[in-house]
Amino acid sequence: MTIPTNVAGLSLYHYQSCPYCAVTRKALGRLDIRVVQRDVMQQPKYRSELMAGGGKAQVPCLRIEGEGGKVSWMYESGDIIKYLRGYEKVAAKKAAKQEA
Ligand SMILES: N[C@@H](CCC(=O)N[C@@H](CS)C(=O)NCC(=O)O)C(=O)O
Repeated sequence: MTIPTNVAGLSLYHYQSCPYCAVTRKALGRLDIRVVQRDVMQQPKYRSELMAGGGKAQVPCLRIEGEGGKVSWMYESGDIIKYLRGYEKVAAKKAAKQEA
């Protein structure tokens, strides 16, 4: 069994009963990576953050904080999953190291 790789700087704004969020969370599991998850239904402050930063309340939304603190907000589950696939190699490398 591998331990999911934490990816710093990424936060997923979502809520439990949203089907697009479920697909995105499933992809995270499949890719074996972990990001901070912010449930906008459970915590109204996360919804406010999403509105203020991303500009709309739609979920899922991935907050991406790059080097130097530059923040961008990515909507659309398909785009988010595509973006997260970029971290798959990092997780796979880590898993190979653990098995060695
Ligand atoms: N095409 C979007 C659809 C996302 C979507 O419709 N999310 C719903 C929740 S399931 C939502 O946030 N609706 C409220 C809104 O758009 O403000 C995706 O694939 O992420």
